[in-house]
Amino acid sequence: MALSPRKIIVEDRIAPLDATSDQPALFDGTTRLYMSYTCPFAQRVWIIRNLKVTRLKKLKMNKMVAYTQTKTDSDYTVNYFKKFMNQIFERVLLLNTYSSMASPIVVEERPALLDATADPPALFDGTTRLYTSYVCPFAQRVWITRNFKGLQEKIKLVPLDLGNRPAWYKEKVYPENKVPALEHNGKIIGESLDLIKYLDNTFEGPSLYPEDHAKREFGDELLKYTDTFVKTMYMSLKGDPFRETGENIDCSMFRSIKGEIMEDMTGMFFFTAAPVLDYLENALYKFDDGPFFLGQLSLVDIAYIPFVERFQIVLNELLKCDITAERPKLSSWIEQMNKIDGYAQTKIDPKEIVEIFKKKFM
Ligand SMILES: N[C@@H](CCC(=O)N[C@@H](CS)C(=O)NCC(=O)O)C(=O)O
Repeated sequence: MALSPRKIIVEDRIAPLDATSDQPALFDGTTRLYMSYTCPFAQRVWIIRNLKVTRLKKLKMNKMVAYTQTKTDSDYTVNYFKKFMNQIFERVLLLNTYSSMASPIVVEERPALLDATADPPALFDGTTRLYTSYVCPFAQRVWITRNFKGLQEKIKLVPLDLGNRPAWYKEKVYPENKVPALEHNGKIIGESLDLIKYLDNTFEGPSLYPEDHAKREFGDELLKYTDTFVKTMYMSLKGDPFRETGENIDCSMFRSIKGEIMEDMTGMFFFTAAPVLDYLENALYKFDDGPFFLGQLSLVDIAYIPFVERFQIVLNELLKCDITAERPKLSSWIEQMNKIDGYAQTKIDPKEIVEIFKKKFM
């Protein structure tokens, strides 16, 4: 049925009130609908109001007109939904990374440290044990992997007091006398990088290494580079890059500028550490399906984070250097890592980290 324009109430829309607007004469007997022209919830009430108004005025208004008068510009609506959907997709991507991939959050009490006076556990009784130290970044790699895979029940933590280690550890458990070491199926396995791979391949839980060939290849390269990264960063703190050179480190760059920068510890740090930090920054551009080195969280992120965490804290505290300055990818990677529970639970007090470094390097 065609509508007669005379019978339709067409209201001028009142301009929306913003932070600069005066309030209406509140509670003066006027009935007011506080709403927004773009809010679908408010729109429901607005439509009903329009329908009621037409009834009160005894006008035969087409019901659809009561609705069409409330519609928002379609471009605005499309853009609004695009923005909204993008936000949802971003969240889904992050949820995929942190929730569906990670095992449910388990909050553990940290077992007490075993020192020289402590008895050994019932060795090789079938219990899987991770011999660890809460302050050791190598051991932290394995601890994060265990947590992320949801193996808290399967792998028992045995934390040692490294400064006052029990003699039985070297004699009966791990002759290398280092942490981490894993007791599993009657054998002891050491070396953090081997251990994180072992945990990932041997135990259940989400896989921490992608199937994709290009990602695996790049992952292998990055895992190999951890050694260079760690040695170079430690070296930069020792102040003299020639005292201890890692096998793979090209120091030629430092040699040419050595004269000008040797007195300046901060300059020394920058010249030594910048290339390896830039290596990480550039590596983070390689895959764009997530904020991590191989897109999604993997063993590569776990291998680097305990060290990056320490260097960030210590350099900030002692040299007032921000390792993430002008390294946006590194900055957002650290931010994303901090959101992962299995990692957050393994952190120690930053003050303790600074003290350890001071003792070692200052
Ligand atoms: N390459 C080993 C290094 C382990 C390591 O150096 N652990 C230190 C603690 S952070 C340790 O046990 N040090 C005791 C010592 O050297 O006596 C790994 O990746 O697991």
